[in-house]
Amino acid sequence: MATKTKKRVVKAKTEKVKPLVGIVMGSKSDWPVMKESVAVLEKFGLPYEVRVISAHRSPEEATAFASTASTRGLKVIISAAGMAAHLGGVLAAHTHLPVIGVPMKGGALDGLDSLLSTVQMPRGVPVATVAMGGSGAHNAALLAVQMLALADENIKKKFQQYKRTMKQDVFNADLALQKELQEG
Ligand code: AIR
Repeated sequence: MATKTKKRVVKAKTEKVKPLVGIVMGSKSDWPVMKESVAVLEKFGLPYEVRVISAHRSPEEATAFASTASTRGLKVIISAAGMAAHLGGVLAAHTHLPVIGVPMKGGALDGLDSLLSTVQMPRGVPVATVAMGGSGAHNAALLAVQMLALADENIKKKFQQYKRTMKQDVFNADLALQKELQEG
């Protein structure tokens, strides 16, 4: 009974707005880091979907997700995987949509393996690779926002405002530091 109610709520939620950004993670263990992408998209009010799909453990699903992404209305895909991270490349192989890759830290090589396997794509199939871990997850979402802003004036204005706020924060931090140094 409880499960039924839960299912109905989730369905109503996803039916409301079509996601523009698809976030795909190789494992649920990537979720604590990838929540940072979600937080950015929510801040900009952009609809998204989040899935756990593995290039190695559920390869058919990875293919299906990417090859139907455009017709389902997605405009950009964020892919996060650790270790031998082939997810971004596999998704990019099956869609014309831009794929942004976030290498996950962890494992014996602490992310160097996922960084290289995400960034070192062969000519013809790019995966726009961002930094490892949380900063990368954050920037991946910002990059998605920038891509969407190309065709949406409202998103563009929000992004420009975000840049102004960031700059002001740095000015304020510098001002506070100078004051601290003078007083100290
Ligand atoms: N992974 C999952 N399938 C293929 C790959 N490369 C990645 C996940 C995760 C790491 O392997 O993205 O970062 C470890 O996954 P798990 O499930 O063992 O914690």
